[in-house]
Amino acid sequence: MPTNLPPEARAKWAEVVAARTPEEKLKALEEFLSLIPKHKGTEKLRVNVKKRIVKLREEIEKKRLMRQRRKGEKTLVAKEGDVQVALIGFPNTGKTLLLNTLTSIKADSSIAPFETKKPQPAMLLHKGLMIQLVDTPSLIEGGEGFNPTTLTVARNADVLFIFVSARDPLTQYEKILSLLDGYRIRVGSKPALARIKRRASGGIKVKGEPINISKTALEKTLREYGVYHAEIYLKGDLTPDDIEKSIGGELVKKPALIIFFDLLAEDKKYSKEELRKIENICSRNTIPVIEFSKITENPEGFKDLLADFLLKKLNLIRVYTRKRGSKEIASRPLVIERGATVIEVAKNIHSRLYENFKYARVWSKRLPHSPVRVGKNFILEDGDVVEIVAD
Ligand SMILES: Nc1nc2c(ncn2[C@@H]2O[C@H](COP(=O)(O)OP(=O)(O)OP(=O)(O)O)[C@@H](O)[C@H]2O)c(=O)[nH]1
Ligand SMILES: [Mg+2]
Repeated sequence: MPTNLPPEARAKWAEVVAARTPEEKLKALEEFLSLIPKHKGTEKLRVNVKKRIVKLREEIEKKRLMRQRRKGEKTLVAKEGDVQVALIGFPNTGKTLLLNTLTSIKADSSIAPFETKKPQPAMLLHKGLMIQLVDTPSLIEGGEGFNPTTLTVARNADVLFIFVSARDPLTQYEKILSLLDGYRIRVGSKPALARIKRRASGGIKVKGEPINISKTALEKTLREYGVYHAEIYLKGDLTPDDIEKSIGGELVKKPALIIFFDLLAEDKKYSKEELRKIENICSRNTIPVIEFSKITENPEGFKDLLADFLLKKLNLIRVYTRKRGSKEIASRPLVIERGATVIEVAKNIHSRLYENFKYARVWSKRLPHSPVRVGKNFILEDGDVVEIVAD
């Protein structure tokens, strides 16, 4: 350890040395890095720390993938339906209660903490969307507990519900974000993914969607971490910090919604002021905060809000199909990504419709008259009804 570091950095270094697990060490090292003043004299130290960070991340990522590959643990809860939502939070914050309120599941929910022992999926069908809610064992601070299981569920899900108690919502929120961050899961306005795998040769290869970071800037960042050859996959909105965090592993970003648990009698006197504080923090990142009491008062209203939220955040639309010659419209829509064309829908329904496609008829409120006859590349919108005509 070099001299001339500020006292906070020295204190953090003591934590790095004392850390027992690779996860703890990584967290302390990342914090240590942020405390080193940036000047010529500390350059060598920063490079060394960054290299150690990458090594640790690779080690942890390897362990994580091995655990996931173990039989039965590949995805923990197989995705079913259109969207999977993970319910996460500390004990007694209403996760199981919400599952019981919104679905036909009747799982144990009581004053006892850590009541939920394993992930529990339940289906919610609303406005044509099949939403798979996954209740999880509560997170715990410090120790390991169920955390790896719950964080794996969170990593796999499309969207997160973050539960916080009305008593100390901000502290809980920040602790949860930090636990997620340790698993390289972040909350974002839209889904995103960054994966940077070090390779022995071949230079820097970037795949995926174009991003607002130049390749030169990216290569410079990677060099600072001692990475000269890597396979990179980027998708969605990513900040330079997200990308830095994914060096040596994989970072995912998920849209989230905060559930503010205000049902317990002893919480009542704190709630309003605390609610305003967390709303302020979350509104900056367009994360809605929902009071649990409002959900119990009007569950249908919450389901409406949820369906709209999911469609918007995940960029999905519902397309209703109609069989040729029949006036009947399918009761369940096809849920697909916004921007999908008629031919993509045909492919989704049946290969015959795709291969022998002639034209399609579309009914829609947005059109001056319905139906209209359209070709392969017609772009569908939410709520459209489509009939595919094939030979
Ligand atoms: N007001 C009210 N409170 C309830 C009701 N049912 C359960 N609770 C309380 O709500 C709290 C939340 O319980 P859970 O939803 O089981 O908590 P959890 O987030 O799943 O946490 P774990 O126990 O760790 O699984 C507990 O303190 C329950 O006693 C209810 O119908 N009304
Ligand atoms: Mg529970």
